[in-house]
Amino acid sequence: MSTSITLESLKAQTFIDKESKYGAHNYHPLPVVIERGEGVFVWDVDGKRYFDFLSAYSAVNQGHCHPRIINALKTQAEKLTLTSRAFHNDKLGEAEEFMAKLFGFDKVLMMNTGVEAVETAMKLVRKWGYKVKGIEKDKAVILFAKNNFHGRTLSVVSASNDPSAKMGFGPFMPGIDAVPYNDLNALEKALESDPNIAGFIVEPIQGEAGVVVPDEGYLAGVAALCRKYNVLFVADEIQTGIARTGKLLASCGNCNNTADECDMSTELKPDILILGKALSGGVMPVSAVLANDVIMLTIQPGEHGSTFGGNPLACAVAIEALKVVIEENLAENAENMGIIFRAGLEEIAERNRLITLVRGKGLLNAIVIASDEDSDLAWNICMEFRDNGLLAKPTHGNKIRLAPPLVINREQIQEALSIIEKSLDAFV
Ligand code: IF1
Repeated sequence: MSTSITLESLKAQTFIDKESKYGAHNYHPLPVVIERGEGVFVWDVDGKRYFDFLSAYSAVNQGHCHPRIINALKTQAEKLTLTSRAFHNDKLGEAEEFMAKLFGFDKVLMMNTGVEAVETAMKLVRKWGYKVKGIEKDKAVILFAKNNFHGRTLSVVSASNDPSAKMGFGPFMPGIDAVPYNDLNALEKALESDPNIAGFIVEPIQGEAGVVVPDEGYLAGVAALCRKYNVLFVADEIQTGIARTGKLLASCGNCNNTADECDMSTELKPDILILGKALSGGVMPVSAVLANDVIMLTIQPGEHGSTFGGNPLACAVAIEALKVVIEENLAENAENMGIIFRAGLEEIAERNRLITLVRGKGLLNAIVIASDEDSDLAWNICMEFRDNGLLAKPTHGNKIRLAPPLVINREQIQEALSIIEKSLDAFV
């Protein structure tokens, strides 16, 4: 392993030290200081190039600094950036129409960060529960899956069962319950026993839990059960959406690139869809909640909003970011490259027993490392990846998420696989 201190790493260290001295200590980043990105690559402050296999947690699906998205940003930034929602702007309706038609919903509510969109969905679920389902005042329950990750606000961590997300932040928001993920029996039992459940919020693939892919048919089953018990099916596609898993949406049965090809009338379709991250190609925080009128119109003027939500800059960027995904066939590429990538990882796993499991869908993948969750082996492997020119981050101790931008090509996948194998070989 290369642990030698070089002049270059001393330069990086000054940036790291500054963050440590003046920044809150709410993260433990891999020690690498990035100053530039293009496509699937980033460069550190010493000019060393890396494959980005995190993609800012799937926010840069379109690749770093996609020229079309950056151009849309620049053009709009020179014209108008923010009006607040006190006035109309000439971009909001255009973005809403584009998203509503693309994803097949009546209406769109734009926010900024992912967690804000989750909060928005939670408010919609409650409002719908009272106004449409007829749940008694303040009795509504929102159901979640265990081991979820939906963000970090207080109401959202109220739904978490991760001690480090919750410890010391109580008291938590009431009206929340959870069932095991990928368990339709448990879901039905919960829905059957509590008529106050207004919605079930779930990730199509659990990202933070270590890329946990549910059984085939789980999401269809969720949709059917929610319909049966008059409960809203809410898909948090902040991480899985926008082509990451090889389809435009992971929660949609046949969906590939456009709403035309996608039978949005299927039982599979969620009642509320939450998008974020790659909605802007990682250029700025843009999130959105999509639903049909019967749900969306339960919220009236003055009941929800945000200064920046739906700002013209975000709208221009989101439209272009989605057009790039469609016109560059990124869903199809994610599907194809994902197959090659997982096959390559399986081959490595046969030669190197450090990998005990390969899992994922499209280009949202993870390897499970042969160690305890509290071992630092996965971290050390990521350090070796870094030294060999690839950036990835462990999750839940012994899993390493591998999720490159969706613009990656065949040769780049092969090159990344050889970096991964070479790095793992350093540990046996
Ligand atoms: C961090 C994880 C990924 C998300 C889903 C909502 C949000 C996220 C399904 C909130 C955010 C991020 C946030 C990031 C780490 C990261 C993450 F490891 F924590 F779980 F991607 F897998 N729903 N996920 O994945 O969106 O408010 O952050 O825009 O540093 O917390 P946000």
